[in-house]
Amino acid sequence: MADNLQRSDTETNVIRDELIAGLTAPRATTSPKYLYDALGSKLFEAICELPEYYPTRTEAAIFERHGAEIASSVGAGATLIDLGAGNCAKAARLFPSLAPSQYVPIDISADFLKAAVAQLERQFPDIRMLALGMDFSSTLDLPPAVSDARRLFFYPGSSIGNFHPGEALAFLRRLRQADGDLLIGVDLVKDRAVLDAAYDDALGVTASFNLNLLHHLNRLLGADFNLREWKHRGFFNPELSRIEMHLEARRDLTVRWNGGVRRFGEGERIHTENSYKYTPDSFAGLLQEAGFHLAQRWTDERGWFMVCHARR
Ligand code: AVI
Repeated sequence: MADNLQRSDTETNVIRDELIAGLTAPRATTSPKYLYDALGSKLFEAICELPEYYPTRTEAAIFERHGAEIASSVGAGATLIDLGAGNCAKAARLFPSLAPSQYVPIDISADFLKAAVAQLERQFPDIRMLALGMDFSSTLDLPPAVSDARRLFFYPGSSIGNFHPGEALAFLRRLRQADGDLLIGVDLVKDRAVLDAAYDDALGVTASFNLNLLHHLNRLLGADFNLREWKHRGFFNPELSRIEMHLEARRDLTVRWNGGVRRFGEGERIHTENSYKYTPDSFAGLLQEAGFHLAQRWTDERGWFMVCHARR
């Protein structure tokens, strides 16, 4: 969703229609993908540095500590397909141990990937690299240039948690059908206070990340959201085993956009993101339902995060 993307008129209309349908629903909602404009992506990077946001550093510690076992479970020489690669840093750390024959980073903007890949090609001349710009959350059409020798999908960071469990299952099935094994990071259920703090940090970075969505909507829709009239809510919902992020109106207000209007009462919310938290068993069940066999899983000492290697 970076702002510099060139979009066709049809794409622009699809985005507009999707956003307006969500904003005018009785319980207003927007897809979490709209959190990631250029500033939103930078704010997410800042979130990963926060003391309260444990997932990034806990996952990195698992890869660090169990790197050799992970490499021997996965095996060398695979085609490593990095889903949501960003700056490719997480996968690049695994190159020395996994020794992939081909590296295929996929992200919504190929332009963003190109600089990172150019640098990596100089560092790892033996690995063939192919950067792909696509929204892999809905379809996964891999071009013939992606070797089908032995595919390993890499999906770290517990991004799987941002899918509704039904969508997560459909997504995992698509990976399975694309003939890939899977190395995936999953955030686990834990003490509620830890979860609440991770999504409502003292510095207010997650609040800024959430509120910045309104800037993005203003640009995409020509809307007049006033950020000062909204507050961030981020909390764990134990019944649904998920973090929910919302934006809550501070008073009765009206929002207008080109061709539309919506009134919000004080306290009314726009639901902006879910982040599902699994137990080791509930996630193993999801993998199994998608047709994968869990080969091995690794967690940190506190049992906060899990990395799974699953085979077709
Ligand atoms: C990208 N995703 C895994 C993050 C998460 O933890 O669900 C997004 C995020 N939202 C608020 N903080 C981080």
